[in-house]
Amino acid sequence: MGLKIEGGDGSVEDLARLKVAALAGGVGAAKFLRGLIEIVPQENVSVIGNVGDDLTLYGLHISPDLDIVMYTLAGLVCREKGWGVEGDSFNCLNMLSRYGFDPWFKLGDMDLATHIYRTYLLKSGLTISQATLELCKRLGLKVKLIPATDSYLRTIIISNEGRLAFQEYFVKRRCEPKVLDVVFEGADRAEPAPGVLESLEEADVIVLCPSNPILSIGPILAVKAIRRLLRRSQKPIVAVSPIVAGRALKGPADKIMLELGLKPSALTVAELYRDFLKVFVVDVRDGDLKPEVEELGIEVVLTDTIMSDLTKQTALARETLKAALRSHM
Ligand code: FO1
Repeated sequence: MGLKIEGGDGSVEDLARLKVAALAGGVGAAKFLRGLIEIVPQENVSVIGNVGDDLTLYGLHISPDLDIVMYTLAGLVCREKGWGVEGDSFNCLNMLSRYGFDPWFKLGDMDLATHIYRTYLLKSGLTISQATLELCKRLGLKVKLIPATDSYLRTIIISNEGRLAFQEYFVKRRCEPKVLDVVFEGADRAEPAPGVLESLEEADVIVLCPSNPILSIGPILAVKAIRRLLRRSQKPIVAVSPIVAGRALKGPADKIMLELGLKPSALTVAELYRDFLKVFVVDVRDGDLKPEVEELGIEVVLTDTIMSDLTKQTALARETLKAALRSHM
């Protein structure tokens, strides 16, 4: 389907016919996507997910960002934390600590079932994208959630305390070490998982969700073929800023930007995406940045980006799609 919907005025009915491909990290992305599926049928949505924060614990393969999206869209996520399963218990983890393990990564009992089944599928010979498809199907999701790559790709934090795997930095060390650099191990050789390039090519609109541009979207864009496709794409590519008034909506994006010598602001996010971004949805509180972002050749749309409830998540998703459509009229 082309972007010009006959008689189309960006109305709700028009938006519902769009095919959307979204690049997504964790909690911020999941909230945005939860709003998006109120507007666009799940069947029309492909989500390209981050696997840079994956880890192995107790012999189990854990994909936190994929699970955050999967649990949120399946209505299972713990609403307070934005990750894990609502109402989960921690009996298994408590028993593991009696066996001498340090339970630094909070895996609930129901969450563990996901990691057990994923690991079982991987050990049976499935790829991570095939295993994710199976998990999503079992949870009743119609959204196509595709890990950016089936290859090994891990985010490594080069810090003042040495090299740290992402979750060691993020959870175990509570983002305290100073970040000197961020590297994506394996990215050079990583190929997009089956369906990733196809969904980007078939989409009417490509969205970069409000996720950390370095830690969450960074590993996806580090897959060379993905960034190459975005650069060449004629599609409306729209990003939602995860930074509002110089502060990250969630997580350490602002701290990391400062430590890497970048000013934490929506303008910096636009600069990180400038080689492919066409439209940038920025919070109304950052209206003063509009001229500088537009100087980069990126259209700016100002709106309320704080997603405190489903109504606001849906409104942000609607504004984002409308902005993308308007830019292509
Ligand atoms: N985040 C935490 O801050 N502490 C945890 O113990 C923790 C456990 C966890 C378990 C499963 C899961 O899917 C996510 C989990 N997260 C936890 C969130 C996760 O570390 C991050 O939010 C993402 O990796 C960054 O998007």
